Amino acid sequence: MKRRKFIQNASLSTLGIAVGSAVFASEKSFSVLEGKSEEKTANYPLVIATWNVKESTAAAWKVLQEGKSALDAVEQGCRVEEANAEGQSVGIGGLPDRDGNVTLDACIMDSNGNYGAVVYLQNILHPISVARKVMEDTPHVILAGKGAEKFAIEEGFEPINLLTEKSKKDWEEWKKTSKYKPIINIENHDTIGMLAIDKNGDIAGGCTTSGLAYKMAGRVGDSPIIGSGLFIDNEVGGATATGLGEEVLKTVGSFLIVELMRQGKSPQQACEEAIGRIIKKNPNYKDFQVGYIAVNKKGETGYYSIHDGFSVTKYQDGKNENIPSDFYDKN
Ligand code: SD4
Repeated sequence: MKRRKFIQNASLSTLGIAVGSAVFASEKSFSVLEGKSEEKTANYPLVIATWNVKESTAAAWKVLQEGKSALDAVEQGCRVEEANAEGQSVGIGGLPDRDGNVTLDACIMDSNGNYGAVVYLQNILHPISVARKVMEDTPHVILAGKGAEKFAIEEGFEPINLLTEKSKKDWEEWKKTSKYKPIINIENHDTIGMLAIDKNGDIAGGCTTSGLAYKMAGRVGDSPIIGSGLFIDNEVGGATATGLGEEVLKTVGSFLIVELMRQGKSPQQACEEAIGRIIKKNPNYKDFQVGYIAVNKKGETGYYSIHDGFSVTKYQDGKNENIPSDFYDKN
């Protein structure tokens, strides 16, 4: 979508603001364009996640079918990708930083606005579950590095080596030509951000990653940071991000999307505007990818990215589908 279209959408959304509170209060949705209102029924349970992660969404869906919470669903869904050694930007098998260390970031948020995160966690297979423990069993919201690892081990998580032979080889290859420069890669991502709505209509989300391949030691991205990599407001909806975390952090992308939905935008419009913010502020957008997904309280979803290649996996109405996302850069 070009800038002019963004501006058109922005003015439509101004109209949307006027009816936004009524949308959620009355469970009616108003078609701003046609000036009429129509009843829309909510459609959940549902699970939606970044990238092609059908096994993860299936695991989360199963939890929802057992009548459990959205929080349980996103935790179980994220764990599937964390344990998948083939995925090179999540959990075991994640590409290391430029010094060869695999460091993980994750966060989780429930429908009561509680949040827990771990950053720069090493040697632990399931950062999403450690993040949940931080949320539920400590007075804090973020634990980092050695402290996070110590906490995880105290909580019964077994320390393991997360650097697989394949990722080690790729890192050794990268070192030959790297000039020690982190890669800003458009295509190759599989960080999982997941949103779920349970049968009660309550929303939760999780996000877990090994971050940018060959990042500087100590670098933390958007994924574990509330409002950037993930945000849930159970009155409105939720959003999560993937791609170049620095750009998501600078625009507080997931919080922005939820607030735009609060003002009356659809999840799709909100994702498009959040990508629009990045493009407006950073003329180098051709060189990096960011993708967002969002849900609102009714179970409507949206997704949008800067470049082609982003996709989402959605489990809704009993159907588990990988769907390509629309994107901004059509040239
Ligand atoms: C980060 N957003 O650490 C993550 C990376 C990512 O797929 O999404 N990779 O910046």
